[in-house]
Amino acid sequence: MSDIETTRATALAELEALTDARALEQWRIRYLGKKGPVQDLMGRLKDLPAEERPGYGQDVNRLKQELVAAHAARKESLGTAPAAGARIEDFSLPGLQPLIGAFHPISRMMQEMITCMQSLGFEVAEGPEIEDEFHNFNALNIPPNHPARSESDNFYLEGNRLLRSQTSTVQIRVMESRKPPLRIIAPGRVYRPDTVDASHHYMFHQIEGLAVDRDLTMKDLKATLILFFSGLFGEDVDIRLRPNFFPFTEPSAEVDVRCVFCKGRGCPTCQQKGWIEMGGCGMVDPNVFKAVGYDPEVYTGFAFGIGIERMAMRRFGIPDIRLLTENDLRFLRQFA
Ligand code: 2U9
Repeated sequence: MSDIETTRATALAELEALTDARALEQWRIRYLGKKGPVQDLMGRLKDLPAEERPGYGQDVNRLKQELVAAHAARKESLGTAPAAGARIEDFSLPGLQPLIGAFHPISRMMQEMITCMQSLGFEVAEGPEIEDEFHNFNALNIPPNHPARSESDNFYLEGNRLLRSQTSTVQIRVMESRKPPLRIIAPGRVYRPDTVDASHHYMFHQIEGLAVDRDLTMKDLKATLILFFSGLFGEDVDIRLRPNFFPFTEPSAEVDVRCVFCKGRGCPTCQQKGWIEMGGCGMVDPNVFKAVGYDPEVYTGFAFGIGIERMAMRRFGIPDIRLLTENDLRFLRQFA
């Protein structure tokens, strides 16, 4: 056997027996490094008669290419993990961190809100994201020519369909198929063609609650909201309702929670107001009940809607809504 063949046989046999990345690197330095046998074989070229040099040079080059390729193949087959059954000899080496997935902050926030509402007896309901105008507008007491129906405020599709702009469409569908009493929450994605900036997106998530029964009043609405927010932020939560107008509720109000960071004294999170806007609420408008065939003389109901992105941004201190959809692992890993 020539020295070239001996080197090839020894190197490949040793390579085959390697079980971890560290030994593989030592092998590369030993055989392919400056002081290794391949370099040594190449150095002998100058001592050969001129007519033997081209053939010998080609053989050594072929050996080198073969060893480089074998090294790459072994590296791939070993991966970064230690081979099965391999002994870890050096306990000072850093461990191999397993890649473990985690829930997205929106999913986490949504799940917390769902758990709170479920503990109050509300069931989760789901529905389509592509809706018709009846479920997105008419049934919610939003008449033709109402500004909320404009082309520029909605993603219209062919055939009088659109991407839902609120999850109230789900509650309409549930009411169409069931009789009261009912207590439901509808979490999910909604779409509005807003220009994207730090606090707006054309797609975001809402959670809406609806309860329908005999004799429900604003007292039930307020008590439910207090229990909901105290489940999320702690027992001593304080809320206030500010009158507003929504077509689907009457009376309607915006819901504020006393700032959980400064307890109402004023801080950057609440923009020195002492209160944080959480969403809207109200008593279901009688026209909504008429649209689904419920008798508004017999039944009353309350409803509320909360934006999940806004809640998650406050909860986790996220300064820009765009971070939630960019799939940047450097951001998402913080929630693992
Ligand atoms: C039915 C009837 C009424 C749900 C409600 C709001 C007020 C509201 C916004 C909060 C933040 C949407 O995500 S947001 O921008 N929502 O202000 N939503 S009352 O009312 C309903 C729901 C279903 C059948």
